[in-house]
Amino acid sequence: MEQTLVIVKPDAVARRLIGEVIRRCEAEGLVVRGLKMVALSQREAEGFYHVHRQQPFFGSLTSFMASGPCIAMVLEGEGAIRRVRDIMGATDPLKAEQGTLRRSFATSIERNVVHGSDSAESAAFEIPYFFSRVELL
Ligand code: IDP
Ligand code: MG
Repeated sequence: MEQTLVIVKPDAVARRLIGEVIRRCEAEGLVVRGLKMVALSQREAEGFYHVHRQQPFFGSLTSFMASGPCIAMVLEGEGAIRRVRDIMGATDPLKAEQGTLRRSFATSIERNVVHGSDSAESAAFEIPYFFSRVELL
């Protein structure tokens, strides 16, 4: 069974969309294996998004991610990584398909509600960034 790291970003937590994100993922058959609320420091946000450190939006993205609490979750299921990406929609909400979380709720390409691992390699870095073994049930 594949696992993926999902984050309900600070914009969505502030707008009381935690339940909506979890509901859509569970409705697609994904199972929650770990879940916590976290307040990332600027440094922790930078570490999580280190692959984007050369991008022009890195400073803005990481201060947004450190601006308020997030929900971090590990979801499991067959093809979980791809399936969560489909539920999320494209990074830019204007390009995201109808019915996706980002099309429905994102307010900009940066404030786009949700993160999901983009590959098995990313998931292998991102899951232990938030969860220890005993926190994954
Ligand atoms: P993803 O979240 O769909 O995988 P990535 O390209 O990995 O998209 O970018 C990580 C995050 O950085 C995005 O979810 C979004 O919050 C932010 N981001 C991506 N591209 C831009 C941009 O062009 N301007 C501002 N923020 C961006
Ligand atoms: Mg990404």
